[in-house]
Amino acid sequence: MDKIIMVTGATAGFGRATAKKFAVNGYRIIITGRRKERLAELENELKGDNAEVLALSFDVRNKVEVDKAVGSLSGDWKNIDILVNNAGLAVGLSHIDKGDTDDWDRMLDTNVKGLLYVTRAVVPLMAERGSGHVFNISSIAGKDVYENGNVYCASKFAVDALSKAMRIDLLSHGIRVTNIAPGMAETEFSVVRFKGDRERADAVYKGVKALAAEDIADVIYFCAALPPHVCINDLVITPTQQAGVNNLVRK
Ligand code: NDP
Ligand code: 8X3
Repeated sequence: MDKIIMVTGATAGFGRATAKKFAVNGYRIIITGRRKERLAELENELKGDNAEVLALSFDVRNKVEVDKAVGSLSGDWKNIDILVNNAGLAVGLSHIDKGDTDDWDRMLDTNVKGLLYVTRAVVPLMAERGSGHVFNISSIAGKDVYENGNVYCASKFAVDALSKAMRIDLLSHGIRVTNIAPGMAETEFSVVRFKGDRERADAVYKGVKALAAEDIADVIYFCAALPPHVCINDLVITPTQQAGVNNLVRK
């Protein structure tokens, strides 16, 4: 296997599980994220699975850092087959009239502008080669809104729109674009949303068999492994106890 996947936000959650899934299936992996120690730890783990790994630490919000990191790729590391635009977060949960504008900036800068910067840096490399596959991690929050979700939902609606737009714009380059819209998944997501308040984060998943990061990694791998003429456009994946952002049964 000589295929290369680049995963943003590989230091935790979906990104980490996706890197692991593709590594054990023989892909060469470019792992990225801000936390260098976590990247080094994952690099060692993937190398233990006999994968070829390249770790790049950058903040997706920083256009200069993104361009520098992608520009540093040498030789055939530039031949990225799959890009997983996964880095993202929710910060805070409050009515629009009480929202913290710094939280809004973090979400829009990461989930929308960060995804765009990485895409703008990587996709021309795919276009040159006339093939590639971009996965954008949106959310069920990009399909429907919920009370207090306002800006996070808006950021994921933007990702949903960008997936559709990318699919059209990249059509002539033979690049597949798959939008992934997960529901409730137990990762570091809620700890980040509630700024380290683990008790509040744990309460989110009480009485629910939430999705695991590995479930989403499996779905991404399934889509990527389909023959090149097959493009899954959009997938909504929820726990069986959830039917959208406003319908959840706890047991
Ligand atoms: P985690 O918090 O577990 O992981 C988020 C990852 O994003 C981390 O690796 C983090 O790395 C990275 N990241 C965050 N901000 C930046 C940044 N500015 N620059 C670079 N990397 C960044 O969350 P999940 O795995 O759950 O989330 C992954 C994606 O899935 C997000 O886009 C999220 O919105 C989406 N999602 C999550 C759902 C859930 O219920 N968990 C459901 C639907 C969608 P580091 O901090 O090291 O930079
Ligand atoms: C994460 C899912 O419903 O918490 O994107 O917004 S939700």
